[in-house]
Amino acid sequence: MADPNTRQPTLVPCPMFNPGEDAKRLKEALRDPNKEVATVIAILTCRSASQRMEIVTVYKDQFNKDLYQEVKSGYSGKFSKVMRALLRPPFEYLAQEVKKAMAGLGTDEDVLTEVLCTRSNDNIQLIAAAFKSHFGKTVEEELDNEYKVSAEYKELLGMLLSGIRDERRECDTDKARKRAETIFNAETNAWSTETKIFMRLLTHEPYTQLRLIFDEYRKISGQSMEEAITTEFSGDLRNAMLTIVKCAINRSQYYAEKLESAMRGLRFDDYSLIRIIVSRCEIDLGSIKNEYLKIYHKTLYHQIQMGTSGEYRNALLALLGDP
Ligand SMILES: [Ca+2]
Repeated sequence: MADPNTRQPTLVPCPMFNPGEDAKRLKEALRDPNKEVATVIAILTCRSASQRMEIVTVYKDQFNKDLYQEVKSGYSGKFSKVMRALLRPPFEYLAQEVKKAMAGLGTDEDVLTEVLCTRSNDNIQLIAAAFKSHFGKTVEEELDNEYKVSAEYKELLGMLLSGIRDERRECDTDKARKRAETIFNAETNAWSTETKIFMRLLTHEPYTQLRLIFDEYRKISGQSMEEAITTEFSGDLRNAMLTIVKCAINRSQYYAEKLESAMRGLRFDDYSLIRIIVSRCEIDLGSIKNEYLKIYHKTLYHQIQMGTSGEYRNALLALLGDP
């Protein structure tokens, strides 16, 4: 069986990479930001994250300037946001998105869920480490101060942040059946006990094993894990649990759906659009495009082309690769 989480990027490292040459061309282009935007897009959307970080270093060495700051003062609006997202180390960028989701009075749980419930242990650890070194406290400490966030949701994120998931590619049908039975029986317990059992399942089991457990669960209960979670839980806890289930089954499909909801309605959710495209282009944006076409019978490229404009559009389309 083909692994549903096979990953196809849209951005691969530039084979003829010369960071000194790129830094020089960027410096020239930034002398007059109204001109040569195409050069800036061509360079920054066609270099891998580690190549972009090399350019930042070389730029600093050659011109004694911070490329990020130069781009920030040279460009504005959404285009500037995309370029700046590309100029941050990837995990630091995501840590900043996590911080931003908790800034101010409220909390943007949707962003926290999208960033923290979709990634492998080591990626979560790298985001958590970047957060700590950048903001001087842990994600959990910051989350603790978000007093309107539900305790169970906080607990679930805390478990994911602790890196407890077993990430071996385990596939054990007998164990899966037993786990599925535990889950099925959990539904007769008190809600708090049931919640703990579901949380433990979703944060500890390897993704490969989760898929088997979901199959076994369906055989026993006649419903999917998503249906069970939708019935038993609500609010952000439910969204987070459903996100983990979706990612275990097919992560690219999850992101395709997120992109669609970011483009639904009168105004695009540009932050989500940028975050997903920038953070997935080197991982699985190609697979996400395929899933998008399968679900919505239109191309992601076309949707973005229709709903955005100017250099912002050019930058996103460049990251998307072929239509
Ligand atoms: Ca807040």
